[in-house]
Amino acid sequence: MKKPIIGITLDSEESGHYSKFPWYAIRQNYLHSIEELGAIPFPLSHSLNSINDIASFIDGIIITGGNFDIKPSIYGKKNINSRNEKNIRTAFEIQLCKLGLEKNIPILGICGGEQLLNVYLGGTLIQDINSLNYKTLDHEQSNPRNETSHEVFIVSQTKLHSIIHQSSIMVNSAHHQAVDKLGKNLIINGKSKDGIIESVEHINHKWCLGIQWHPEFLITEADKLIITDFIKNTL
Ligand SMILES: [Mn+2]
Repeated sequence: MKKPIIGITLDSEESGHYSKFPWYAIRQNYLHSIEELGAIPFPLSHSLNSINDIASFIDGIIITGGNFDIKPSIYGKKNINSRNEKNIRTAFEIQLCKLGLEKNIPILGICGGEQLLNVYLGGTLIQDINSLNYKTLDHEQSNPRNETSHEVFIVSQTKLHSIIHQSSIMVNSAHHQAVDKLGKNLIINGKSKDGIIESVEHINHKWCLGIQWHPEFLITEADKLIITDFIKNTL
């Protein structure tokens, strides 16, 4: 049986460490988790030249996170403690998200990818959870990210609930931003106890979930179920 091909977005750096010239990067477990659960990862450069051709043959899309924030003006806000931007990457991911939604290609947005999905659909972001005027959980956990750090309550009668069949799960947490106002046709399917939105899903699209934590670490059964269901729905 043909294995599905999952287009997966890369991070980018201008120079330093690996090369003095601009380079792409991705944490290995983004690719290994997909392979382990039965699909073929296909890393995507940030070029718009071939994006239409790529969207015609990939079976699923994973929009990943990275050490950057979406430029706040894209969602109509002034910068308040938003951090560094990667605008070429963001432009590419917006176009990829648009094509995925138009062509009904399954989409999994992880961390910054969830935020991108929300912004593309007209939503906004909390620019810095630590700047909120109430005490929140530590969403940039200090323990290793292959361990969980906080609980997420799953909303019943959502797609996410139908995938994992649990009303609360433990997740890792490596974000300082989060979904604020929801994008069009998105609903909340998971929240932490401090009220931070931890996951969203599209109400019309075939399979489109945004997850604020990192299921690619495959720490819990729920992480495995999410990626497995995503891959299953790309066939
Ligand atoms: Mn969190």
